[in-house]
Amino acid sequence: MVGIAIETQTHFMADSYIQMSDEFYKSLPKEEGWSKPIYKYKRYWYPGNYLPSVISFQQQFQAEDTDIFVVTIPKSGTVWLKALTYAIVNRARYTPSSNSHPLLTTNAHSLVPFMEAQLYLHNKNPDLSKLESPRLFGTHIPYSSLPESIKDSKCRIVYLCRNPKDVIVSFWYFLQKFGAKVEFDQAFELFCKGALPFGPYWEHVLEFWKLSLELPQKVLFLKYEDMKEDSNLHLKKMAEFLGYPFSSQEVDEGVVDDILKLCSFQNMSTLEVNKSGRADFDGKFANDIFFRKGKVGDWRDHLTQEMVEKLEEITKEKLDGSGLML
Ligand code: PAP
Repeated sequence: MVGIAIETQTHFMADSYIQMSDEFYKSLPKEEGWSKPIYKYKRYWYPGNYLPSVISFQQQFQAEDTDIFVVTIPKSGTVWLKALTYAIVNRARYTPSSNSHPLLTTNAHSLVPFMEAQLYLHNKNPDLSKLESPRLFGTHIPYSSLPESIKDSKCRIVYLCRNPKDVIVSFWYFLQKFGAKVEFDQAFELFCKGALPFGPYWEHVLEFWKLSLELPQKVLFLKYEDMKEDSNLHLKKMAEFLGYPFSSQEVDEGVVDDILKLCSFQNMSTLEVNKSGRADFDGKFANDIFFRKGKVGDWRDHLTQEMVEKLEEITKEKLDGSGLML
């Protein structure tokens, strides 16, 4: 039976950590090819070392009504969305145009930490009670696998999705930085099969899309491409949704533009902290791996016509009837 067990052969030895047996991993479908093996657990794929933290998070986390979750499938613009959310929510405390704003010296992943890759990675029940309200968290975990308290509480979720053609290109480059040997063709095939960390891509996106229609006060569904095209409009939408709308005075004073400038790729990617700093994941995530081009449509230089057709066909089929266009 699949379960969590403390056995002699374990993947994690720290006492504070949930330990999972080899049997558990062996019971799950496994896919190699990315930098680490991924395992399918309850319909979604996870890097093996994140599975214990995903499960601890599911079991232990207690949401508060004021919590804000930034959710994406990897490489959809997570670090950008985290920066924007942090800047919006904290603007009374930290003026976006100030040259001492925390985002100028700290990577957004440290200000809005991931549940599975940071908070629960080395501690099965981190003490989050002392965090200031509203607590800002990030996750790549699909809605169906989030803790019940997130679903039951009034906490809010901002979801950012990105065109799958750009996601796979961004993902592949990201993995190259880890020295992954995967060829682009192979990565593309895994993506199409749905076997990417936190994938399948389409199921992930659709869960949040549907929820945003059913519960618009709970989930705000945004697209990277729309954010790029009309950043001003979407930032205002975000602020409104999060309960921190911009006053007309703030708009007149240029606060919206100040936040966009602060969080722009141009600014973020050239900050010293993002060029030479390291995010507090497990020590090996240099911050610069989160900044590559920050463009829409880079897939045009990477996907063959055949790949484009295949991905568009799958996307069309998967999203059929949902009203979502990607
Ligand atoms: P994660 O999900 O692993 O945290 P994520 O932040 O989603 O990663 O991915 C980084 C992507 O967002 C990169 O895309 P690219 O490979 O196509 O270039 C990165 O360049 C882009 N990105 C980072 N910061 C910004 C930003 N401020 N504005 C727009 N795009 C950004």
